[in-house]
Amino acid sequence: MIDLYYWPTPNGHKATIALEEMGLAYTVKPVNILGGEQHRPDFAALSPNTRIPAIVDHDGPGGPDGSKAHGVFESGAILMYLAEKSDQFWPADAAARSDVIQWLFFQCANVGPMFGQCGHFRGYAPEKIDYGINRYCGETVKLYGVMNRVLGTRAFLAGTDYSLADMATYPWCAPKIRDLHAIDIDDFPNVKRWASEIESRPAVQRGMAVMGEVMKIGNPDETARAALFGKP
Ligand SMILES: N[C@@H](CCC(=O)N[C@@H](CS)C(=O)NCC(=O)O)C(=O)O
Repeated sequence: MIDLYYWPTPNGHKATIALEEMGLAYTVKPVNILGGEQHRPDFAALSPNTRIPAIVDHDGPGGPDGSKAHGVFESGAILMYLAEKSDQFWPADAAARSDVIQWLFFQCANVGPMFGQCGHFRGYAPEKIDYGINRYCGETVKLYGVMNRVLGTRAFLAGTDYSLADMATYPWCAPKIRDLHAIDIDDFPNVKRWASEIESRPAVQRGMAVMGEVMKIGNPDETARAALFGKP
């Protein structure tokens, strides 16, 4: 059994989508990041950067202490771990596997951080700072352009097959998150086609629904602001 330390955010949804796609049994362990639970010492021991998602696989590869439990933090690493464990979405062909890893890293190193900061400066910053909005939301538009060009040449980000890269990227391009980022999806028709194909997948719908609408987008209260960003 896998314990998933989770809150319903785009990074959390990457893990629920992958677990659902792979048919792996998991127990959700909510970590209320708006209430500061990510800073609990027991969670920080598992996820040193105090961010969700993280997993503990109680049937893992084992360690020197003889325990089979294995913890993983960082969503991209979690997806790779689950793919290897389940032997799904982990191409045997080295070139195809490399393509998946490249686009998974593209998500983790670019889409997540830039979209995240765009959302922060547009929706969460206590004051509107044009420089931050222009910098990060400009990068967001640029990244949509990259994806739109690539998705004009193939069905999915890493090639002809749906992959970990799509599971990681879709939650960041889901409708409510697009609104937060002020993205008009009609400007990116190939991303629109790709996103609608992904959101029609039952496993994606199940993954996106875990804990439903607990996380409100924008306008955090004082407790949430202190938990997420420290005191302003
Ligand atoms: N690079 C990390 C980012 C994870 C991340 O930013 N998680 C957010 C939720 S989407 C979080 O836990 N925020 C809590 C905080 O910043 O205190 C990953 O991909 O797992």
